[in-house]
Amino acid sequence: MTQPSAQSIEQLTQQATQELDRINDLESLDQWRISYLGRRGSLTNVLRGLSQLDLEQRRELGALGNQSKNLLDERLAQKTQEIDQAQQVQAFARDRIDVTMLGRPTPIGRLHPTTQIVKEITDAFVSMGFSIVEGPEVEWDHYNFEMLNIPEGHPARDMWNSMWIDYRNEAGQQPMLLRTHTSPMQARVMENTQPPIRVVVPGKCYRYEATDATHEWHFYQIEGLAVDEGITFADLKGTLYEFARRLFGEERKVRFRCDYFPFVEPGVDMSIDCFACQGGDNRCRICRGSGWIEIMGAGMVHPKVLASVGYDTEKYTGFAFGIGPERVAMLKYGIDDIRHFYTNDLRFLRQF
Ligand code: FA5
Repeated sequence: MTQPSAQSIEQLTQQATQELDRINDLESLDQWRISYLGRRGSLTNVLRGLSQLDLEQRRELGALGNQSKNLLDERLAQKTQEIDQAQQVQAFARDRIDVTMLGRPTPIGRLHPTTQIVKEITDAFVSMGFSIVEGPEVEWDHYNFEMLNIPEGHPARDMWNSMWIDYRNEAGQQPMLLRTHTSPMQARVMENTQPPIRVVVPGKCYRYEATDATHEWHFYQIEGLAVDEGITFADLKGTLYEFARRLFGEERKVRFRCDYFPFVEPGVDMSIDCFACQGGDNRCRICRGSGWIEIMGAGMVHPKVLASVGYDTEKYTGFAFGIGPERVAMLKYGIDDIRHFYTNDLRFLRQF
């Protein structure tokens, strides 16, 4: 153990503070602490050596040694704080949040074009006093055909190529199918309601048929039904003209032609002039040169249908219609193929 002296204490203190000034990290700082202030550190050794001195020297050098130890302790605490702060600043700079940076855009979905057109069409009828109701897509043969004056074996069944469900009720009767049109809801609504009735029924239909530019195997229809005392064919035409005017504007041409549906008498179909060729092009994929695109079937509710739900056919008359909303959207937006609606191509869907 070296004999302590005032000079050696001062030299040691100076050396320690100079070394400390050069230290920038906590690991080196700890080593510094161990080498000067640790159990076997240089200053600790010096202080321990004081015990060998006589009283006078011990008092003098003891005060100096303590002064030196206090100074180094103080500088150690100060340096520790400095390094801590510097490290925090560095960490903050590394993980810094740039509050001026633009956020990531959140993709916002939109309504499918069919949903949009169904809403537009039903809105037009709601504003004319109709209510909206919905019904099952899997339907009994009874409602899809029987109640609509299409008994088993009737040739009109061939107009609707059907997808049958392998299910019969407990009595082994009543085959089910994916509804081929929304007309079964005519019977369901009338069964549960007394006139006056004014309803529109949007919903999906299914047919077992080959697809082309104007035919899908699944598509929407919007059924309409009005039953009351004194309803005439003029009410039907007036209502549908008003619908066409609201959807397509004044300039679009509308055509009614006789058509056959077993549940109406007389029956019509309603067409709109072809937006693609205006009837001039025999190769037109949309109208095949006829100049017209059929968008709905309609007519006066057949007395047999009214009677089958127990209505007094002397008192009540009514009209019904079934609109194809995809065909309406095709006309309105100039879409040349109905199959675009359900192929989920975002380039198509994003246009609406
Ligand atoms: C019917 O389905 C009748 N239920 C409509 C009706 C209701 C008549 C009430 C009288 C009274 P139709 O099969 O013609 O009729 O279809 C009606 C409309 O649905 C068509 O004008 C057309 O716009 C649309 N539609 C029919 N089949 C398809 C199909 N495969 N793909 C897309 N739309 C279709």
